[in-house]
Amino acid sequence: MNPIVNVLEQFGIDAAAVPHGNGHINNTFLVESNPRVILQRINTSIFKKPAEVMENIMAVTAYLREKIAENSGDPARETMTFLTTKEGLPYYQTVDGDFWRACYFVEDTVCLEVAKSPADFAEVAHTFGRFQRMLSDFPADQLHETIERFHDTPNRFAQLEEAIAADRAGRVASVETEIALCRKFQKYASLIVDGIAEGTVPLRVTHNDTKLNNVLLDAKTHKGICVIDLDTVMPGSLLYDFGDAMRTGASTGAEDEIDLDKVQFNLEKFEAFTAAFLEELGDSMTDRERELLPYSALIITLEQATRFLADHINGDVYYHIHRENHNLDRARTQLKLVCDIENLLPKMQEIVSKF
Ligand code: GN1
Ligand code: MG
Repeated sequence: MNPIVNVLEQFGIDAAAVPHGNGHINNTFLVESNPRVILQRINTSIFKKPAEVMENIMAVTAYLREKIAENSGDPARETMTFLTTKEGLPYYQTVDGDFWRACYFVEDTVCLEVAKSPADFAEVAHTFGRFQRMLSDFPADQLHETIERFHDTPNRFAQLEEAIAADRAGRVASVETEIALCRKFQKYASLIVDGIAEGTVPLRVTHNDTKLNNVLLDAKTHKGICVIDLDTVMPGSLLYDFGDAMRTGASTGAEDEIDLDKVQFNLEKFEAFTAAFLEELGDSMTDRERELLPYSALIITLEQATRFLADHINGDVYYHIHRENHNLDRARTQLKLVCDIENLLPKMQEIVSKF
């Protein structure tokens, strides 16, 4: 039997599935059932304990459903709803050890690869901001750390240096420029983790993967509806979510754009996101968090550059790629943005001080 047919049967579904979306980690399918369903194979070489990932997600979505209902929202549209198998589990493990999960597809929504307008990006900010606000009382000690040291930027630099030293794919000599650029900006890498260690940057329940395409917008009104991709919801810093959103949402180009002239950090989009995010969370923020907002855009974009570059050097073992040098192209867009952001830091600080 086709493995997907067997998996769907476990969730009580008999319908065709087609590949869906642009995720770099899991394998995603849209199932033409009624109602439609998203089926995913969890990447277990990255998420080593998929049952724990699903435990987090079930706890967080149950909590969100209550909060959304309290606010007279529509839980079926505003958070993800996972299906359970005949055994009552939110995942199915095949005999080969693959882990699959299924959730309802939220109809009449879109997700963006590039923000067309500052207004769209502001909606994304409201949606991630509300998400974090609704989870502000969630018992964080109940969450498993699904990937260790996920946004520990200095550790990401250490991993890049390890990759360079090992040079497994023989690519180091061809990426000296990109390596040098990463190292040039390394001085910024520890600002957020230092804040956490000092206690000036509090730990909160954060999403940790706030790229633009992890928010669903209403297809007609472009109002922000639902946060998706909850695999990395864990204790973290608000600055991770702010900074990570910037590298996709405030860029004028796609994450893998080859023509770097098309990739710029856009201040208007930065301002729109900042205004909306602070509207949701500003009251709860510390002075240091506020101060580090512009830096977080640089740090998380830089962190992503080191991750893409390390994966290119390692021979493309982490992110899905769709062409030769795909991870290198991605690293280059991130580095272009980091250069832009460094120059724009004073202007970004001025913008933050307005709100
Ligand atoms: C991955 O799963 P996806 O494509 O939303 C990655 C993020 C990166 C992102 C880069 C678990 O996210 O951390 O920022 O690619 N997720 C994981 O586009 O590593
Ligand atoms: Mg993800």
